[in-house]
Amino acid sequence: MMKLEGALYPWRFRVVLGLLALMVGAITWRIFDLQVVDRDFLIGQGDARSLRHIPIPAHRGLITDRNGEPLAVSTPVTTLWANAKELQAVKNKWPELATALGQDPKVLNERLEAQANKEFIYLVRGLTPEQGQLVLNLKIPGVYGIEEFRRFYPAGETTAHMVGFTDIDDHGREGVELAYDEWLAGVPGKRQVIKDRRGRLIKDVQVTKNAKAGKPLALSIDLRLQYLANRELRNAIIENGAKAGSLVIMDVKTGEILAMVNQPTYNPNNRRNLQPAMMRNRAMIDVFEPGSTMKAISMSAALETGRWKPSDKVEVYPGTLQLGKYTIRDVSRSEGPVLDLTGILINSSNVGMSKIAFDIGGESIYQLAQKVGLGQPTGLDFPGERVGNLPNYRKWRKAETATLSYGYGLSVTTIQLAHAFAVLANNGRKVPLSLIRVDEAPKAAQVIPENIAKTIQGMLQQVIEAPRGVFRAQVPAYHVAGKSGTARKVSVGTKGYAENSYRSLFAGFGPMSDPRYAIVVVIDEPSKAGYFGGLVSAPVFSKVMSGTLRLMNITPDNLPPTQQANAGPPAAVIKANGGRG
Ligand code: 59J
Repeated sequence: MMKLEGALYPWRFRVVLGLLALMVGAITWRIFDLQVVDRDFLIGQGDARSLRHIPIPAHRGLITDRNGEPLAVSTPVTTLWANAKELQAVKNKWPELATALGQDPKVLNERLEAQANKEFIYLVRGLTPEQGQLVLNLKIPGVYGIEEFRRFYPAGETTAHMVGFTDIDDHGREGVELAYDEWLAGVPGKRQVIKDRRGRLIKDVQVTKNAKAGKPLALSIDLRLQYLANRELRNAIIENGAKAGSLVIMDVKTGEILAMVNQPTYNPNNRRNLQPAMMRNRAMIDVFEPGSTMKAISMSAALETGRWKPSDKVEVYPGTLQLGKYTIRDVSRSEGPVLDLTGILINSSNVGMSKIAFDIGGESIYQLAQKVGLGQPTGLDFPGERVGNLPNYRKWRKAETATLSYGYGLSVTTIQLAHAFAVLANNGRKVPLSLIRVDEAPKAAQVIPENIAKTIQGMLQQVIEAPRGVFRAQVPAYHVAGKSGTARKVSVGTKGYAENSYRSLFAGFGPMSDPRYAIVVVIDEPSKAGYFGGLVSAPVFSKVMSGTLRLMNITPDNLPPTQQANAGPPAAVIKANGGRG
């Protein structure tokens, strides 16, 4: 049979044989291909699957105040992680691990069971290196440590809004930490390690890229002034039962912000139970109507037209001015039926200011407000910063002209108001604002003629020093200038202005012999005895200006003659001047 069939179908046999030979040949070729031709490539691929790169965190740059005081510091910490798959093999070690981590054994158990097939889970982040080492010393298979950095803020709530903070991955989330994240962050490095199929670390091979540390940053603020400002603002908020507040100190010659504080504030080192209200950097992200502090700008505009001089008189009787169905009112009665321009500022006459505004036109006030930065971008690009609004009407109606002149219908930030007063203080020269220490004097732009700025300085000094002036803003041993404001807040929900919620303002500068510092105080909704800016915010200005001038060693320019001769102690000066303050 076989022979017969073989003889009958010899071609079939050969075909099968040939196919078998082909298959053997193909397999042999494949073996040769894998073992010899592609050998290096395949070994590389295999290594790539077990040779891994793990990041080396970069040290984040130190943030300091202008004098090198640390405000944000990165300290090394140990983060513990686990390969949960691997940990399943040593369940007997779990209670020990939980104890070492200070975690509830039941909670840890549940986590490890629920994530049993995860190769990477965090156990705990940000332990001190010592704490971390204690756990690692237990040598539990599947428990590993990595070195990270954690931000610490030595000045806590005092610099919270300015400095901001980073998230758990060390990325800037708020404030300067966010605004200058790229500068501070540096570049993480890489380390090559070999891990097995299950992600276990077998061998630390080499550092393939060193981490590049972030760069340090010196802010413009002076921590001593920041403490002073924060303390005085906090006290005033408590005393007046106020909702919130902000305070800015500026160096008028360099444009540097020397202090910027807000209430309420928070501790950036412990951010549990944070409420959004605490985190607001109000000085830059809240806008408001500047009220009568605006009169300093409107009055400058009037002088600049050449149509008005300080001794010119305006009739303010009877303290109201009817514009159609709209009435402009003066809150406090003036001594007489007429006031000169300085008198309009001292008595804060809305009627007097409006009459001047009708004469010079809304456009001229708008132009100057814009030049000094009200409702304009500051160029600081601070996270969340608002620009406010300065309207420019195609045709200025009387009501719009009047309300702009005494500070309504526009919105500004505390920083902008400080900048505007800094321009007046700096003899009309505008210097760009800076949150970073300025080592070279920046270029200034003359936005108000020097003689006009000097005239306004004198008028604003009278606002504080004249017999009916805002005596609570006076500073012992120095001459200072400024303007108070009390503004009804725009009511929430209903149209128009609230009947009894106010914003108390004071903006000023000094010393008058050579103005150097501008300070703005904003107190939101004082609810105790009074609410006038001259009552609530002026005393804060006085205390903060007094402390600033002393800390900065500024020579007093208002000592009584006897003390000028032998430079008497400040205590004696306070007494000598105390009758008015
Ligand atoms: C005022 C306003 C609201 C908005 C009025 C304050 C206007 C106005 C519509 C009534 C308290 C009050 C556009 S007062 O800032 O004139 O600082 O020491 O809120 O006038 O027309 O019961 N400031 N304040 N006005 N609005 N609209 C004075 C003055 C000011 C003082 C005191 C007394 C207002 C001297 C304010 C201060 O200069």
